[in-house]
Amino acid sequence: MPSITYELQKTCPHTGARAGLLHTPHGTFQTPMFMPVGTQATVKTMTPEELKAMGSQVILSNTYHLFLRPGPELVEEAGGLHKFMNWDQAILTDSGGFQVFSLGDMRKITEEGVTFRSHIDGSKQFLSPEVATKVQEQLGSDIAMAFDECIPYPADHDYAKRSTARTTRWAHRCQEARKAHDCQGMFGIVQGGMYKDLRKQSAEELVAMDFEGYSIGGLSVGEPHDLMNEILEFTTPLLPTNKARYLMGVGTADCLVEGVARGIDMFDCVYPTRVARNGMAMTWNGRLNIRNAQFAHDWGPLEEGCQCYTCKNYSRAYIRHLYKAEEILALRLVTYHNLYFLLEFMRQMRQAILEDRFPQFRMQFWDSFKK
Ligand code: PRF
Ligand code: ZN
Repeated sequence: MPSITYELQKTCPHTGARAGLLHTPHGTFQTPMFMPVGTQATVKTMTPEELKAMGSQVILSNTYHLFLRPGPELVEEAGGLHKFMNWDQAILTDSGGFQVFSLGDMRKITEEGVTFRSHIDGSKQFLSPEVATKVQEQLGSDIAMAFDECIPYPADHDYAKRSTARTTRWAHRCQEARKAHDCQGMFGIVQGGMYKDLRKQSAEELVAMDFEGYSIGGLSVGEPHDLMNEILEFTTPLLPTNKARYLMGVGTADCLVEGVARGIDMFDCVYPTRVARNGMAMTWNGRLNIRNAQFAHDWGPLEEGCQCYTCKNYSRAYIRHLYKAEEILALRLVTYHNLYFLLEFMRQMRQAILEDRFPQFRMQFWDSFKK
C-alpha cells in the first residue's frame, strides 16, 4: 500500500468536479480541500488549535525556507515537522522549486540543480532533486513535491520545452532518491508553460512514473484567468482519476470554484493569510478592506451569517480600530476569518458535489461574487 491513497467518492456528471478522500499517515482529509500555508513551520498568527477549530485538515510548508532556517537537522532533532510545530494532521511540503525561482537574478540553474543566494544572509546555497527529496524526508511531511522549475510567464516555446524536459528529468531523479516510501508520498508536478503540446508531454511522462498524486504547476503566474482555465481544462483530463490533483498557488474563491469545476482536488495559497494582514477580508460577495472609513461605526460582523470565531464575537468597527491602533489581534482576527471562509467555501462545494448540485452552486456563487 502506498502511503498516500486517493479515494474517489463522487464525480459531478456535468463538470469535472469531484469529491473524495485523501488518506495520509497523519489522517484522512476531505477533498476538494484548501491548504493553509505555514511557510516557516507556522501558519502566520494562528495556533494549531485554532486551525483545527476552523476545520483545517492539512497544511502546507516550504522546503526552501526550512532548509535555510532552522535547517532540516534541527527539525529532525525535534522528531520531524509535526512534532516541531505541534501539528498532528497532514502536512504537504513544497520542494523549493518555486521559491528558488522567485529569487530572480540571485540564482543559477544547471542540469544538476539550482545555486542561489540565501535571502536571509546572502550565503551561497544549492538545491537539487536529491537535496530537496532528502530535506523533505528529514522534515517528515506526509506529501513531498518533486523538484521542478516553475516557468515564468510569458516564456517562448523553446525555453518552455527545454525547461519542461529538465523538470521531467529532475522528477526521475527525485523518484530515484526516495527512501521513505512507506511514510511519505510524492507528487509529480506537471509544467509546460502555456503550451498544450508541452503540458501533454509533461503529464504523460510524469504519469508513467507512477507518483502518488499530481500537481499542476506553472499556472497563476501572471497569465489571464481565461488562459489559466483553458490550460487547466486541457491538463486535468490527462491525469489518472485514481490519484489526487493539486493546483499550486491558487487561493481566491473565484479561481477555486473554476479549479474544482475542472477536476482539481487540492489548492494552497498565501493569499488569505497575506491579505488579512493588510486588513482585507474575503467574503461571498468579494473582498472588503476593513480599514476603510465606511466601517468606523459598523457594528455588524465582517460577514453577515459567517459562523467563524471572529464574526461571532467582534464588529467591523472594533476590528477597524485594532488596525488603526496597529494591534496584533487585528491580524489574528482577520486571518481566522479568511481561512475559515475558504475552508467553509470548500466544504460547501464538496457538499454540493456529493448532492449532485455543483453546477447550481457555481452559478449562485457567480451571481453574488464581485471580483
Ligand atoms: N511549482 C512549485 N510550487 C509552486 C508552483 C510551481 O509551479 C506554483 C505556481 N503557481 C506555486 N507553487 N514547486
Ligand atoms: Zn467570519
